[in-house]
Amino acid sequence: MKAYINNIAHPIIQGETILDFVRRIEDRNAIPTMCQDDRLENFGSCRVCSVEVARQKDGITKTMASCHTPVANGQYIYHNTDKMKRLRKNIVELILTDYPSDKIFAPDDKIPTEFQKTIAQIGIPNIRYPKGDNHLDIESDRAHPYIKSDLSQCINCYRCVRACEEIQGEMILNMSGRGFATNIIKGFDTTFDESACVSCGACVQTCPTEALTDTYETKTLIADKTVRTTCTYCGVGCQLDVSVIDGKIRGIQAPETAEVNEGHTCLKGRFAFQFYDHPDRLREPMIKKNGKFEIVTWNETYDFIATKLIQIKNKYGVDAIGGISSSRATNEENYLMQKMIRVALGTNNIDGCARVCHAPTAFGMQQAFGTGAATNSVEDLKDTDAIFLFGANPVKGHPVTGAKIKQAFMKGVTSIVVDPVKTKLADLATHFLQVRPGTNVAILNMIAHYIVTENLVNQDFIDTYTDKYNDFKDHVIDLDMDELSELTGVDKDVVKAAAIAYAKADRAMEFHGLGVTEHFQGSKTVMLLSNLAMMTGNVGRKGVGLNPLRGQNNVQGAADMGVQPHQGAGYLDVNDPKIQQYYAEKYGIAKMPEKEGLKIPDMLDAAIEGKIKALYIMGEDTIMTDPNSYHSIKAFENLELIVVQELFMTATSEMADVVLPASSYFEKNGTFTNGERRVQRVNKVIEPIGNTKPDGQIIIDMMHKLGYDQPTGLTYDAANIIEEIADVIPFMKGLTWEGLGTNGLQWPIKEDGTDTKMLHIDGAFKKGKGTFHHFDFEESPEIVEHGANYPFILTTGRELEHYNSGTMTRRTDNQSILSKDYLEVNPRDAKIKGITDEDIVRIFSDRGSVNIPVKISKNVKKGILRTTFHQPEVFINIITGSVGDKETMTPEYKVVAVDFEKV
Ligand SMILES: Nc1nc2c(c(=O)[nH]1)N[C@H]1C(S)=C(S)[C@@H](COP(=O)(O)OP(=O)(O)OC[C@H]3O[C@@H](n4cnc5c(=O)[nH]c(N)nc54)[C@H](O)[C@@H]3O)O[C@H]1N2
Ligand SMILES: Nc1nc2c(c(=O)[nH]1)N[C@H]1C(S)=C(S)[C@@H](COP(=O)(O)OP(=O)(O)OC[C@H]3O[C@@H](n4cnc5c(=O)[nH]c(N)nc54)[C@H](O)[C@@H]3O)O[C@H]1N2
Ligand SMILES: [Mo]
Repeated sequence: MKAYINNIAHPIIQGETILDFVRRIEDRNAIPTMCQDDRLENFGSCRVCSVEVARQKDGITKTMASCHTPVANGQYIYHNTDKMKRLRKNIVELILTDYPSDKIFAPDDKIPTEFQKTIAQIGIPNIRYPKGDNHLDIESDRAHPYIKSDLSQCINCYRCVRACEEIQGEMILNMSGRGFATNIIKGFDTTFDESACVSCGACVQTCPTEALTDTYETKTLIADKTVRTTCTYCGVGCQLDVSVIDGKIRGIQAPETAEVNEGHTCLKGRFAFQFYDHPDRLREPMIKKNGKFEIVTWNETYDFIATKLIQIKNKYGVDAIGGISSSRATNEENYLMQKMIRVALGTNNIDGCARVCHAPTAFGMQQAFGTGAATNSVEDLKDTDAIFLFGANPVKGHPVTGAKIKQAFMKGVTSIVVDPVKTKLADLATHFLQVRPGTNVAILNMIAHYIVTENLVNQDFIDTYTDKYNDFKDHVIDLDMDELSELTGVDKDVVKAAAIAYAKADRAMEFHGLGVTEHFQGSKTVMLLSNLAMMTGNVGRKGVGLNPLRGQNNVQGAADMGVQPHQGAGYLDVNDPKIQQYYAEKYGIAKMPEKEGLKIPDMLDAAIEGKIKALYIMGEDTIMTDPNSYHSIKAFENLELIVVQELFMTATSEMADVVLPASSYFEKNGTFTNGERRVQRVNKVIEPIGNTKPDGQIIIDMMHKLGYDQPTGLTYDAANIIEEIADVIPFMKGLTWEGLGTNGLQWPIKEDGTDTKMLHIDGAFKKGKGTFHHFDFEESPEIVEHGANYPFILTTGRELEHYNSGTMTRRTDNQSILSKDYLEVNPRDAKIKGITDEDIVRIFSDRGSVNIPVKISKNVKKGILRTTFHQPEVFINIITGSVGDKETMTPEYKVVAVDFEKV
């Protein structure tokens, strides 16, 4: 028996439970538990963690559940008395009466479940009670591709029900029935696949038995090794523990120690890994000969490309070559790619997917604040009073952050959503402004107008830290609210209430997405969002700021590394002769290219004009994901050389002259930078598949063939490249492979390795003073030019299950969960057009037409249509247009003038 005298021998920590306290003083297994999970609110239902507590040594003791009793000064805790041991045995024995007898011990070839460990810790009891039959005969559910349930092993601990609610913010799982007959149900007592389950797997991960498992049985696998790495999908940057047996990936779990995802992840990160050794993976380099791809050696491929590039360079000049880099690849690879284009070839024609994504965020925030990245961290959600979500749907696009935002909404934080679509978060929000697509500038001017007229500005902050406020104020005061209300389709009182709610919050956080950037007035919208934060003093503190939900796993990183035609690694201006000299010295060459490069849309136009002759594309499905596909195809057809470095044969690789098979993120080392500027390690899990090579190796080999030898050597090693990056990029001085540890570092990273959670602290803007800009709403040329003939506005976005071109997710069981792109149509429009659910319609614009199945939905207003762009069967970008953001050319995927008809 052991007692702890809290306030004398061991000071207690505020907020600790008795369980936390004993675990801290002794060890994690000091008290057996069953219904407890660190990530969940303590529940105290199973009583397995009971301890005896007295107010004085050897005084009268009371039995308490240690997991939900706060520790207090003066308590004496007896946690392993005979009485407690008997109690725990009794509880477990009772549970075992209704539990399969062959599941009490783990077989030799499996890791014991948590419950099996608890049974072992408590000591195998004799089961004295009669066998129950409440759970044993519940049919198992195997309909879902990833999650299966065998409720004969359910011990009614409620962990799955709580995880579903508290971690994911869904309420799919519930308990039904009473007493012994209580059991878990899904949705309205159906199967996982029929319920509204989002397949995140949080329930599986927490379940202490095998009542809920994934189909890979990851929890109980005895793996050869488990490697921690960073997810390849969105910009949240979840950490994953990948289990490997015999060189094959067998399952993924979310590490609870990960700062970013705290033991959670979505179905893509956890389950959608089967693409990696799919039979369709490109395994050999190929050159197209007489219209057909033929397998060739790496060396032959390199020689072919180098010869062609040099020919083109000699004949047309180096600016006839362009490069498109990949936000799916690592920082080191993106750094090398821009270096190859700039240094080994000699042009600034290098761009990446930020062009079609968040380029306006980088540009707009640089204008306003001086830095184009998120000002705060996602963890600030715990410290904010208001969340302003503008044109983003994180429940689908950034599911782990989305779940955190959903929790905050449900707990009653002030919540404002601006979106033309009634998303899940819009449905939960206190204020939902359902704008007409493309009218962001108008609605933000309205919000600013009301903040000014209601006297809710933070004049102190404005006077001390910002410039040009008065011009902005005069501009918005004069605007006609009735006119703007008409334009946006949102009642002015609804806007006013939202404006007041935002401005009155002590700490308000803005989050924005592509609903902002993929527009004709994208950059302007970003500057107006910056204005809102500045005019209310919501910059430079915890729980505030402007937080773009950056898209790809490494889109932040690709731009940091210089994958932009106007800025090199570290955002230095390539037009500035001093900067050119800086880079030339760092790269050990005589001269850097002097002319700013072309953006992707410019490159495609230049190809059509015959000015660009070669494109080197690393990991982007340009044909499928850029707008106006026929235009892109026309551009590609005009090229003399197309090189595509890919995992799969995509619409883009099909058009290539040379295909280079790249290794996926499981097969290489490197780093990804998430949307909070957090550089995290990607650790190699398995050997490269087939004859593939990491992009970094391919680029180093190519540079060598082009006559530039990478100073770190001809063998690609991420750690060496990181050293070079730290030397070139001023705000990454302290970056090292070792220093990144398990949770990464947020830039700026000082020389001593300290990182930065928040930018512009206390109004200290990077550019000196924050700058206000002001703009009028302007109707998109898409509507002005085509609106009369094509009266519907189509907006395109994403679904949870698929990722962009779907190249990877379509090659996993996600495809069986969601196999189609649908067109969402308001019921009234459906009635007029005479269509019902699942009907196929032809949707057409000025650019072309495609066929697509319909889903009737009240989430879109009359006159508005919504769809996604994941399935090549539909190929929606055939109909999207070439209008883009005025400043950055980011395409306006969110406003497409269309019409449709039943086929
Ligand atoms: N599951 C999944 N996750 C992804 C991706 C994926 O393909 N699938 N892609 C990743 C990438 S590359 C990115 S960039 C991110 C994108 O993530 P998000 O930025 O969330 O992307 P979207 O869903 O395209 O658009 C966001 C929202 O903008 C709204 N919107 C459209 N037009 C307007 C408008 O005029 N005004 C306003 N206020 N809102 C508007 C849409 O209705 C939508 O709800 O997601 C990343 N994560
Ligand atoms: N209609 C419409 N179109 C859109 C959008 C929209 O909202 N609506 N959103 C746009 C946005 S925001 C974006 S970011 C783009 C995304 O467009 P893309 O960047 O083209 O799309 P992804 O599918 O993410 O990835 C491209 C390719 O990278 C490959 N890949 C993955 N990992 C690696 C790797 O390690 N190395 C190499 N070499 N290749 C790899 C994949 O196989 C995939 O084919 O789409 C844009 N297109
Ligand atoms: Mo994106």
